[in-house]
Amino acid sequence: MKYPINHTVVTRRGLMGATATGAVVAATGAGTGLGLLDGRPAQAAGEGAPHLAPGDLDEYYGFWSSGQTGELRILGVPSMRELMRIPVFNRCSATGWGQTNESLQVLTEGLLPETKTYLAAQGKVTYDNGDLHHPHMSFTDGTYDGRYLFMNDKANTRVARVRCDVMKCDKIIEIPNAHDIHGMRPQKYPRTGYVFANGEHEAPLINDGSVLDKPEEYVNIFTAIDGDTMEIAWQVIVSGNLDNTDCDYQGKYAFSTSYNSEMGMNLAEMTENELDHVVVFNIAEIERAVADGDYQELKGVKVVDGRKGTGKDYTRYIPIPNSPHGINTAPDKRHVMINGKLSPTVSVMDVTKLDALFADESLDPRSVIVAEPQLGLGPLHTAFDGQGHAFTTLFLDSQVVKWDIDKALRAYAGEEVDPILEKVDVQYQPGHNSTSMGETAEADGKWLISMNKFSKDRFLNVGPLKPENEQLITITGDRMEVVHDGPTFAEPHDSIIVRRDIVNPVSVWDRNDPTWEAARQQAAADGVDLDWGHDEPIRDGNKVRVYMHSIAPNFSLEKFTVKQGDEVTIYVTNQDDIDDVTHGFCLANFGVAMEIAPQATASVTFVAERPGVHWFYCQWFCHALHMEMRGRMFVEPRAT
Ligand code: RUQ
Ligand code: CUA
Repeated sequence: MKYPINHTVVTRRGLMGATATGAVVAATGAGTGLGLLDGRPAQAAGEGAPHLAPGDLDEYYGFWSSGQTGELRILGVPSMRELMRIPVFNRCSATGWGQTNESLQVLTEGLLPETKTYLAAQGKVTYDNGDLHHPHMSFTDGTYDGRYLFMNDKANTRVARVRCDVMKCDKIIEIPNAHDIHGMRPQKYPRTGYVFANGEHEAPLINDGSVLDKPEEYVNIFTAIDGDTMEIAWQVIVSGNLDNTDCDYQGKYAFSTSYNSEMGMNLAEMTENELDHVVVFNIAEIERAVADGDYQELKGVKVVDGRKGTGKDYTRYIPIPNSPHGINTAPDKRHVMINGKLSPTVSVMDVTKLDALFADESLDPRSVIVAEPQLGLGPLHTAFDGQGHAFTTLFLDSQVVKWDIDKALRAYAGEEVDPILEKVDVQYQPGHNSTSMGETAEADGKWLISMNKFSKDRFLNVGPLKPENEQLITITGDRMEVVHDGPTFAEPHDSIIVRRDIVNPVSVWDRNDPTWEAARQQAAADGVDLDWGHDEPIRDGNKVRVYMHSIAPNFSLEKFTVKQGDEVTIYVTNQDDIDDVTHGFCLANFGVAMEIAPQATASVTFVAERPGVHWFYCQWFCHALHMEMRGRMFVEPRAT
């Protein structure tokens, strides 16, 4: 089959004109007030974020992944001020994430049985690291609904959920049968619904050691998770590996890029073909297969075979040049941009043509491709302004290219028209980009973030390990302009920019919150009021439970006594109920610390294997007498 693809690689020289124009724009932009916010002048290019006066609030919440750091971050856009860090796949010294009983429940309950066995052999109960790539909010009817944020862990094959009311992670599940979850997106319509997750790395379907170096027997797995219950709905076996994923605005299809259709095991093999593919998943057909029993059950999951050549209508494979990476559905609800990575092209798929492709398997799968503009070197991800424009990162060119979707369609149809509108230099090597509300039907075309993998010379030298750099770009006018450099610790991998009216967190916890349900039940069993605590530790063999409350600047217990070797659990309920009075509980030289926000309960368990007098103190500055907020734990030595 012949495909209308031009494989000539765009030369750097050929792009110099556009690059130079971008540089001139950036230069002339310097020093001109942008006047973007309430008539206040914005700062000049490269000098910092558009000016927000102290105390002014941002227009948008930015939700940022942190790559190999494993946490979620909240930034204000456009100020680019970091507002909060939400520990997810990592450990956190400040909040006790990974140490409190409440966080350990989230971190352990969704692990696979074989993982628990493996970890136990390491003396651990959960993974210590994570690689959080893709944060996305739940949708209702094509736009963000402010309920949840979902995110993947490429390192340990997990998907997590953060509650937007309290901005804490409440669920983490490890995905069976798949390996190294990479691309992940929530269903846009009618609602989330499903969370789609790509297994990136190929492995034997039954990976128990019976098949090792036989790549011809490896498969890859696409997973649909129920976003409400965080249980696996179904999985699909696919040909080739899986990279990024997105879905349509009709609730009919999801799609994933594959950069290794060859199923190669090394670089030469993986990049052999000129064409890889996008897999299109037919959600209704897959649901029908599950209902009709056309699946195998593996590790408790219904797994449907969607490989090439099965003769079923669960999937279609659309050839795309060459090792496609990012995949992004436009707010026009029709066009899907498939970023070529090793090809200078972005392939544009028309979702209205997919029904026909599923109705007639003999149809050329490339018939759904309606444009394939050459944009520059290393196109990775595309974002949108909702006005017919697309913004694609060019990793190798260190640029963002703005292009006109309609012109790209017309050029593909044969018209002499150049879809490229403008290129702007970014510093350096951009991966993802995101626009304000850009992955929803409400894309508003105000801001673009370019998340760059290298900062090189942009900041003071801090040693061999440099920060990454995320840049804020205005896209309201005819010209893109970089208006802010933001150094970031590993790694500003991806982000979404959400209108602030959609996100409405509480300031004080509800005492009925399910987070501390286990503590509630234990207190009830002990006949203790969890809200106010108890004067004496509750002893149960060598298990000792200490219940206390905090009201600034006091813990309700100034001292308590346990015995050496006791397994001690400390429950602290923060009875302060005004904004921002968070307390902490830190037990010195026991490696114990946790955060307790207003009206929350938190608990931590340790073995009191150190006789003597030990101070505990509040480690979140809470009051003028914060230093005085302390108490003693007496540990009676073991009788010898
Ligand atoms: S995808 S390499 Cu976000 Cu560009 Cu993970
Ligand atoms: Cu309570 Cu510091």
